[in-house]
Amino acid sequence: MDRNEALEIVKKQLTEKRFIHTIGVTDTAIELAKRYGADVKKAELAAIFHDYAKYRPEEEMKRIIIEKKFPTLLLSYPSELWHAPVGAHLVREEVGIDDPDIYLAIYSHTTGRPEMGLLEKIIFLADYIEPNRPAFLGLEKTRELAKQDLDAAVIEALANTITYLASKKSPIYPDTFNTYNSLLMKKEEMSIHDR
Ligand code: DGI
Ligand code: FE
Ligand code: FE
Repeated sequence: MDRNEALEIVKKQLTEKRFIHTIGVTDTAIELAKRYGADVKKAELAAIFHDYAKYRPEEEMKRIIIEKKFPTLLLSYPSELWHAPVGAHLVREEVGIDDPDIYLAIYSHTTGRPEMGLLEKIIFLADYIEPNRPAFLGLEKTRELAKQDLDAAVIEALANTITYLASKKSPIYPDTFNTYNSLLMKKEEMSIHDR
């Protein structure tokens, strides 16, 4: 599927603002894929469709989470988290993109996942640093890190998200914590072995 066909499909699912965000995520994801040696075409498609389910009714998302046996723990957390796994499913079923890397990248784009692969990290980070996102504290540092060290940038984004959620007493989904811990500990272990 080429870029324009994909954009045309996703545009119908999104608001104007969310579509502009999606273009920003797409350009950023392509840039990151080139820098870190990921499949550029997959990065482009995963980014275009990452928020595909953002505006689905809660009832529909809930039904899909139960039917597809996604973690029912999701249902105890704010519904902002649901569009990621539901989007992965719908992009496969409705759009017909049947690629495990793209599926996972969409699935884990909101909370991350402890064993994230390269494409997942790229989409997670691109969603966070894309140029159309309104500036907030810590964003510039994450953007700078993204140019040098993919894992460090993802850790920074997760740390900011956890701090932000805690500051407004919002519940933190276990994957958000687990991804942060997992990446951080892998990184420290590596630096110990490097000594
Ligand atoms: O869909 P987007 O707005 O582009 O961004 P997103 O999919 O990364 O995140 C959607 C929302 O989910 C965002 O407001 C932050 C929130 N979020 C991410 N991780 C957690 C979370 N909310 C809670 N309560 N807990 C989390 O662990
Ligand atoms: Fe999202
Ligand atoms: Fe997004």
